[in-house]
Amino acid sequence: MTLYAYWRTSATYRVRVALALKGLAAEERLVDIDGGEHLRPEFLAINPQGAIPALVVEGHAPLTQSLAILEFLDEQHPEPALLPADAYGRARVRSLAATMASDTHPLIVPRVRKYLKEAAGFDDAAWRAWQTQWFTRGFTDIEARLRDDPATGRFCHGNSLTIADICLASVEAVARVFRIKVDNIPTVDRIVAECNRHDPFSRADPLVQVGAPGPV
Ligand SMILES: N[C@@H](CCC(=O)N[C@@H](CS)C(=O)NCC(=O)O)C(=O)O
Repeated sequence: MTLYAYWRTSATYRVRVALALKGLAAEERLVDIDGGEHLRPEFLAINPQGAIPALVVEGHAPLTQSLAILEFLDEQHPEPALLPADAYGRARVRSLAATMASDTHPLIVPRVRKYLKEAAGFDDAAWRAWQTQWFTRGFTDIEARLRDDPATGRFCHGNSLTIADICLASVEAVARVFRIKVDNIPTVDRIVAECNRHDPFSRADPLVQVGAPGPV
């Protein structure tokens, strides 16, 4: 398998963690999104959306969208399961995952930064305020859902890792890269710390990837 990846990205992190949890290996091919490589024809042939990650399983068309890739890996390699056995549990986990991967992460990706800077007159300070606003909103939203819900356990859903934890930790990892710390989210902090005690998470950390320059 080949994973088209970049050190910093939240969506790539999610796939890295899932592969490691399943005991799978993929060769990483770096796509420098800061240098615009994701918009070159060679990568657009892999993902016409111009976004990473993309996972290529030999003999098959590239898989894109991290959540789709996570579910694909879970279906193909059921152990350890990344979704609960019951339909209500699966719906809750997918909903928590979407709070991070669909409602939070997309607001801070490079194409949004590019638009805000080029078309909406954002300077660095305005961009930082934007990032802070949407990381804070995302983490505060998920904290409110997790804090008093009896379905929350050691992890987002009970005591087993699920795609909700992967998505939560993925957004926290990138917030850390940007040195954005959100206060008053004790449940989020506790669960992320628990995740990071596991090798698949610590080894996926953006700051230990090839190409990482350290916090920016
Ligand atoms: N919803 C997609 C998001 C993919 C995405 O936006 N990836 C970012 C890196 S985290 C990217 O490639 N951005 C390029 C850009 O915004 O121009 C997923 O979860 O895979």
